[in-house]
Amino acid sequence: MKNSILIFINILIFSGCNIITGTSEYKDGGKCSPDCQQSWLGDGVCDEECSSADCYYDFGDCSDSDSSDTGSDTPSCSSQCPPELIGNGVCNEVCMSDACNFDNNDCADDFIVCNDSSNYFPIDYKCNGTNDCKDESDETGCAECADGSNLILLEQVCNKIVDCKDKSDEANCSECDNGDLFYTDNLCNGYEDCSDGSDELNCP
Ligand SMILES: [Ca+2]
Ligand SMILES: [Ca+2]
Ligand SMILES: [Ca+2]
Ligand SMILES: [Ca+2]
Repeated sequence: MKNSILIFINILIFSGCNIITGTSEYKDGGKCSPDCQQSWLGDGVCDEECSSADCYYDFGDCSDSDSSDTGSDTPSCSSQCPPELIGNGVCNEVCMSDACNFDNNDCADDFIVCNDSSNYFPIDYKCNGTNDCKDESDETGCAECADGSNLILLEQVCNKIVDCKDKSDEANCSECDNGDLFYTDNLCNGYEDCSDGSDELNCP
């Protein structure tokens, strides 16, 4: 009789430990993330709110779906870049490699990727007048200011913001029907420069 009571108590303690080890740090108070409900952690469903290092990537729930999202080759793309970081909306320079798919475009505001995927550079290397990419793609899609003082992105021509010191990028513009501007020389050039296509309407 004594023995069976002892065994019963042991089982209780053992199973109690098992419960605690799953979510030990977050069961009592502290949350790993303000948007991550504690009951979501490790429930077998990937909750994006819990997919962070602090939440141990939802206690593993998110690792499977992430690897299927980003392709089978991503888990081992780099020892520095865990698959959870790729395409998570935050720029991780450790994932800026061809093998890691250049962080699935998370770094578009910070870096340019050469067209041939051979390299990447800080964003201000785009149209800076120096060929940085082997394929020179960092210097394509650029426009030169009339006074030759600097280069700008083609998108900066007639974007209602003065980018050239001589203001030439905003000097020869016409208005689309929707209020956007387009480079006047592109009127009726067979290519829709206005998003509403109005620069190609009423052409001879
Ligand atoms: Ca990222
Ligand atoms: Ca350059
Ligand atoms: Ca401009
Ligand atoms: Ca046009």
